Amino acid sequence: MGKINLAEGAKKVLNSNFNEDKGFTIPCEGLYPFQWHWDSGFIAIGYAHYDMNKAKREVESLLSGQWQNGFIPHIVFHNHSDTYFPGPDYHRSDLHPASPKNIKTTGITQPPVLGFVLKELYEIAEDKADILEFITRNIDKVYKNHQHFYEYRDPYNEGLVYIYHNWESGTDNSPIWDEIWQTMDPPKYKYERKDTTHVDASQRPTNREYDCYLHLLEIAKAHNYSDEKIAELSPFLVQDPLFNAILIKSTEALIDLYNIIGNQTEKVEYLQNWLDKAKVRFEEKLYHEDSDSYVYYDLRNQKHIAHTTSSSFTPLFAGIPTKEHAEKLVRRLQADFGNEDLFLCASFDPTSSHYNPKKYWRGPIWVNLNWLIFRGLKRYGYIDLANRIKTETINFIDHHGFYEYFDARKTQFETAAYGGKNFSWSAALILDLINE
Ligand code: 2M8
Repeated sequence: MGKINLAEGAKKVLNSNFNEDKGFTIPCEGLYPFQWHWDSGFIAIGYAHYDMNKAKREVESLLSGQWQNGFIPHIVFHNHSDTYFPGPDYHRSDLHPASPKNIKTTGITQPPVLGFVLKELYEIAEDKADILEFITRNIDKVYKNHQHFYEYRDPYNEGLVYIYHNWESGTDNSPIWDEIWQTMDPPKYKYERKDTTHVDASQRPTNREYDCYLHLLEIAKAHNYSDEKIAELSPFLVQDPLFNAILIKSTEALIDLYNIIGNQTEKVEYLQNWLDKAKVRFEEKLYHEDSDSYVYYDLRNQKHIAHTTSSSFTPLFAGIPTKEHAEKLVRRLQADFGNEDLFLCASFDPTSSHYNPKKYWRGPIWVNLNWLIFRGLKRYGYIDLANRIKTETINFIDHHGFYEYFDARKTQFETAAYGGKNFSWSAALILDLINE
């Protein structure tokens, strides 16, 4: 496919996944039939390149699921569908007093992309006055979301927040979480999985893993999603480098946007204070010398989970690493994730025995992570490597179509595409990459 066809193909995927009535886009038909938080952020960036109205609707429909306390959920259930488990009746957001009365959501969140997404929309928009009007109308909601994080998810006032569920990380089935599953003994719940009716079960999480996922939700639900109780009781409490890098990048973007809007000194100072603190703590706490990369901190068990994943490279996107750490990180990326046998960037360390090149978040390449790493490499001036990851990402889509994830091994290129087809963020971010 040439550039034009790729762009037309991407628009077709996005348009066909768009729900005109409710103004949001599903990640993928059947497999993910509702509105997902970080998917919507990436999707809005794609729309911004050809239909700003849709980009705005995407953001506003996500914000319509925001709770009164600022929390933005990981799924907003605007519509009915029985092709996904667990749905709204399982999640029961109504248990929390601050959840919206007119719309069902989950009680977990996802990487807080909205701050930087608003900035991307501003940069892409031709009509700056119009987009600034939109941003001015919505930015305080995102600010409130950041306040919620610092108030409820940062017990040591570090500017680093925890997640309490693997579905909050976005990298759901990463081997990172295996150690935590080993500390748990969930009941064998009775439920009907739907994901394995859409995608080969060998690529998806196991039933025991699903029992762990549900058990975490059962604990939260038993306490009406109380933040205090979750912090006290959840066996899963992790400071994740991807989640925190995105929060930091979004904080930086909110500061830039408030400065453009003007007369917002108090909010800018509040955000700047958290930004400065968070960057310092991120370096101190999540940079792991032995791994030459950023890793995870398990707050419940007070120890690092010292594996390197594609998330480990995303601090570059948020401008967190010192020059020295950036250099080591990039060397690690090239040596272990980008050697002559591999396309960039596997989602889990290819030198590890836990690496699985075909299984959902345990090895395959994801377009959104590649986009974040591409932007990070550019930010730090690693232009050749940035161009390499961009070209390789585009080649996968060009050759196979808009799949959900890809095998990184060069020898497997012809059969590399897996997961959902016509996957929205793959389409949206390809549009951004080719318009770059
Ligand atoms: C995947 O996660 C959902 C749960 O949220 C699932 O497996 O059912 C992940 O890849 C996540 O990052 C993504 O947002 C979601 C929808 O694309 O699917």
